Amino acid sequence: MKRILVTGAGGQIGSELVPALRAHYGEDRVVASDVRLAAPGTTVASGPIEHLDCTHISEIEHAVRRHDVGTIFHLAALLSAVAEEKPRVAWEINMGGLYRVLEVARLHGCAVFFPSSIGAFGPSTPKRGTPQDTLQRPSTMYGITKVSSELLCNYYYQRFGIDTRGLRLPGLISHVAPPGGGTTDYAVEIFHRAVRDEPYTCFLRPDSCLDMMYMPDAIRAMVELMEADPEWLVHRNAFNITAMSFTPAQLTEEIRKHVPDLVVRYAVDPVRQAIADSWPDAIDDTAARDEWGWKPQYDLESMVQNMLDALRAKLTPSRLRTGI
Ligand code: AKB
Repeated sequence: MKRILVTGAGGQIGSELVPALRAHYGEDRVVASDVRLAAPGTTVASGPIEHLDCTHISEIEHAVRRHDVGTIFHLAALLSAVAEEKPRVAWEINMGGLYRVLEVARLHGCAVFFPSSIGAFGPSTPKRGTPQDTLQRPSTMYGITKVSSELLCNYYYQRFGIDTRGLRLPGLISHVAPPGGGTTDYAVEIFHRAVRDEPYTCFLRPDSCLDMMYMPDAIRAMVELMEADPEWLVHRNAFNITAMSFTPAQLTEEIRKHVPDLVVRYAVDPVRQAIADSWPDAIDDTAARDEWGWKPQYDLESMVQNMLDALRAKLTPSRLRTGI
């Protein structure tokens, strides 16, 4: 049976997608790849791994041939804040990487999953109930690469019949791996401070509303989309999906139900605030629900409870083992 290749496997999504795919399809069927090799002992390194720089087509092709790959989850990319710092590198990695992955997919008949983002929208997009099909004029390099990638994936499907599918992911919250340079990172950082009883300084304004999702829902969405009956898919690249939408003030209030003394201060970073202001407050994911049955399992309340439990368990493993 053909294998699955995950690029950017050492990142925030890959660190949880790889173990989930291995549990679902079998250890040997999932090849984890990254430009930085996974450290021995990490979950990603528990099965086949490849060193892979997505800006080199020969490296992608080598991995696809060597492991007889049938599906590529292409996660390697720069996030929004880093992309604003390094727009040229962001274009090369985000667009150059995807273009090469699609070319290899065309030559070897692979299906491709591509993670788009709420960053594919811009200031002129309707802010609330953002429709699946709407104005997409992003004002950031990250957003420009995401819209262009959605279009490129559609092109490879329409022109060459490559089975490309994608999701417009909101901010992802996880206790496993940290995000690397996104605008929604505050929603992860705050938990790490809360469980240590330390104050948190948030880089977004308290009223900045953005879509968010707990990682287990996002991982399930990726697998379900790739397994969905193609007959039902009208929108392939890419589906709006969301689970909750909140501001830093609302997240703080929810965490304070468990950590009443949590102190949150604000020191607004103008770059990340401008990015957040250009994104929707709450998107409409009806198309994903109708076309392939998308439904989140975690809301703000259950996500906060689960994050705090998981991070506290990591902080105090001996106390938990002895039940004290
Ligand atoms: C980011 O903040 O850059 C990402 C995203 C929403 O695409 N988390």
